Amino acid sequence: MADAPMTLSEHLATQQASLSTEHARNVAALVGRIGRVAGVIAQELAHAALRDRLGYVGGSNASGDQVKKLDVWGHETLESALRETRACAALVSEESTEPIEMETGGTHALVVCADPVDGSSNLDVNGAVGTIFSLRSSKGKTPAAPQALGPGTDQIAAGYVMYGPATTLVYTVGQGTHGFTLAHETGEFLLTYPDIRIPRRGKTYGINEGNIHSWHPGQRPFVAHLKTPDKAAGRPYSLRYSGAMVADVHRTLLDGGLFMYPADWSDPKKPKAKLRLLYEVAPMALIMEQAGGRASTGLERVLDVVATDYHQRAAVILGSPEDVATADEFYRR
Ligand code: FBP
Repeated sequence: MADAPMTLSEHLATQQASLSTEHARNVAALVGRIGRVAGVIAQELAHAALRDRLGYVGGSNASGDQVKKLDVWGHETLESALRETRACAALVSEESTEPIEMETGGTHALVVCADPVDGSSNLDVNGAVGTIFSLRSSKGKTPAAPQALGPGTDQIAAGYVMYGPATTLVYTVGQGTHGFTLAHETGEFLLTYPDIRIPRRGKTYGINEGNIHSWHPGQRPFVAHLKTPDKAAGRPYSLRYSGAMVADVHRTLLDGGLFMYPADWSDPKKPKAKLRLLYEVAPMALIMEQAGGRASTGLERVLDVVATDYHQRAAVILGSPEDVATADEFYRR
């Protein structure tokens, strides 16, 4: 009889070697707790229409986006769960303009940067959504949140949860990228995608083509290149875009190809990106690189971008290493 798949907490115990003892304990406590919150969020999403949880609350968040009821509920649910662990020194969340400092149980508590409910435009149409998280050291400092500002290479761990037909959790602590599936009957995440390796080249690309007129001069010819038939090179690629970063990145991670959200270059002196660096772009870049992929802004490696603001935005082109390298070539032309 085949061995029972490893649980998330068992797997976290195997990932400790690259972490200091105290960090290891706090990473395990936080990723484990985020896993349990994900089970609660999955339940709530499944019943949202029955519990009057769809629609807007009114008002906007730190990034000026209209806020959905589930965005706020997801944020509050995550915040209280993280606080209970006493392993979280501060929470930087898409749904809170200012970081939230927390009481901790020691000097090695971590700063959590999170997008509690990613893909909000899919919520009211029963589309796939997700949760994205990144853990950074508080360096024992108070306030702790400013310690989260810095390059993406400072991340100690990163992950996401995808709420689709199945609920999937993917994470890395710098020892490869691993995926788990929620067993709803036990509430446990079980290892179903050990050590994910992204294909070197893909067959699909994801981008909002509605923004084509504001793209960087290298982006448009690159997408035209992907659409140009070339049997030997496996082109044309097919367009796959769900409107939720987590769902588009998850497909790209397993099947290869690209997910792209380039900046708006209408004013080349001030390119404007959409996705947020600390709790969307940088965590996905770490997950991608740990699976053998790449993540670029078109101009530089995402993990080298230094965050100087909690809700800073960044362009992203991530996925199969050879496809991202080709995109960078088009940006350099
Ligand atoms: P939030 O929903 O958390 O604000 O995330 C932003 C996001 O929804 C991403 O998940 C997605 O990739 C992108 O925006 C979609 O943007 P657009 O509607 O402009 O294509």
